[in-house]
Amino acid sequence: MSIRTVPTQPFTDQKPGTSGLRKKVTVFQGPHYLENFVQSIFDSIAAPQGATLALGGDGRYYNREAIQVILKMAAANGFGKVLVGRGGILSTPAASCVIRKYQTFGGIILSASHNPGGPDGDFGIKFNSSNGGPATETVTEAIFARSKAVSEYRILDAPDVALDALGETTLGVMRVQVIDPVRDYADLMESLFDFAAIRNLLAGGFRLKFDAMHAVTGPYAREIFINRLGAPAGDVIKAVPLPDFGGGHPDPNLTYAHDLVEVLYGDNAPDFGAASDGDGDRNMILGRKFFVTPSDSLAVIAANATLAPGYKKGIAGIARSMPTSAAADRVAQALNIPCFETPTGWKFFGNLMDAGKVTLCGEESFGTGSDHVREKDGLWAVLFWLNILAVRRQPVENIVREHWAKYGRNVYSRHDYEGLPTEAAQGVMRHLKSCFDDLAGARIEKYTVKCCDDFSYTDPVDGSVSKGQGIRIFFTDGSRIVFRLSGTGTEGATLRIYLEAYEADSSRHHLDAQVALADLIRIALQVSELELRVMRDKPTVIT
Ligand code: VG1
Ligand code: CO
Repeated sequence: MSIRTVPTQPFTDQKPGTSGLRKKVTVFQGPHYLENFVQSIFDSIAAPQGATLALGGDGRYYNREAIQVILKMAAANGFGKVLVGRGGILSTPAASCVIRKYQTFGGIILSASHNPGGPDGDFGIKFNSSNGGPATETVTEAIFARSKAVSEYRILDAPDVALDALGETTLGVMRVQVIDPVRDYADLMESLFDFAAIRNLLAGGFRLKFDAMHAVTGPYAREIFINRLGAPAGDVIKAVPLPDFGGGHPDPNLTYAHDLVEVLYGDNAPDFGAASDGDGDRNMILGRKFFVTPSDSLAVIAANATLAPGYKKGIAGIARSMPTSAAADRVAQALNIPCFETPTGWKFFGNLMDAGKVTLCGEESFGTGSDHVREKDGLWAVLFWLNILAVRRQPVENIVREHWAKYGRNVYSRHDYEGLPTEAAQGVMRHLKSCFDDLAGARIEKYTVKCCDDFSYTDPVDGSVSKGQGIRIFFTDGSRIVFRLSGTGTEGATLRIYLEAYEADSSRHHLDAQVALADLIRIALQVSELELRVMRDKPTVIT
């Protein structure tokens, strides 16, 4: 077996987005595309000779091929050992768990998360550091800079490694250990939550339905809900991971998880429904005929955290991404703990968790997690809810309504316009920025604009600054509208509008969010001139 040094030309478009580099599968399949990016990672992270790497992905189309390339490149770049999930599988939170538990130098995760898969779908790759979290912006910038200059990559000439049985093999002098992708993660969950209480709940007639969306969480959910918690086998649906997610869009929201939504809103609905995304880091929580917004879910978990054994001593602080509603802030205030507001993307939470400033983190995009790992964690959130339900023995809806009654309700919705012409979408953002001066103090219908800005974040731990993280329009009554361009799409541009209003009056808490936010939605469209500029008359997805 010999190491081959392959000359290559740099690509100009290997800039990691909100969560790693995401492109069409066909782009990754192009000559040297994957190899260039992997070499750029290895060149940037300066791992010591003989370091250990964790490796796995969400099982989407091209996962297996990419794993083999990365293993051979790791062997040629001086790594001593790679821990790889059996079959090349590791959910994103499980990868984070493995990096931390075995103290590896870092890990490479192959995933395009909630984006569709298959030969015409998306693929993605990202590097996670030794804390188990997504590389910080400083590191991803370094990888991007390297990708624009890389002129050769190193790869071992060797046959493919067998990945379907547990055990250790070698690739040149590098050891490859195929690990159970589920066990370490399931053990960690069992250490945090009261499995006996949840088992009891399920044995007492409480009915659960978990939709794995034919993505990576199927085996994890089966091990946890069925094998360890005794749920009937039928409670986990779409449990078989498929390389194209069965043709679906593995995004757990009201639009793309519609099969589950129908069950929970149908006759004889179960008590609790949940779904996760392509790589297992997102979650959607449903009660019987009731949807819990991710922002509310974070707040409810925070307010009830001490009910779970792993959090019984309380939480140090909460962090939420800027577009996420301020529901969690109200809980933090009541608990007298700090609440941080970060840019979108889990990579901004890592420093806060490492410094012990926060325990819980959340994003409005169906992401919730804690410092047990350094990624958001779909099944963790589902188990947290089940633990709360096992103790409180109330319907999901009642728990949320009681929460609103106590803290008030941050009425919230996000409207996404997907697949827009990039230039037109950027035009909307430029237009909004040009309106800041006129908007400040303006009266629009019954609202008065308090101020506008383009969100900028200074990391309180390392002082790094991230600018241009979303346009915010604040109103004097505490409502706000946020506009942001997505950093995870692979086709055209996706523009997100985030709408939030605070409602203290509990006689109005029953209102549908779209009804309660109708004025703000109209104002958002009017101010942004969106419909005219991108030629759309309705959003693609409303959550
Ligand atoms: C989206 C979400 C963001 C999330 C990111 C990765 O990013 O809005 O909150 O962190 O996806 O999630 P964007 O840039 O498209 O808005 V995952 O589950 O796709 O890794
Ligand atoms: Co994901």
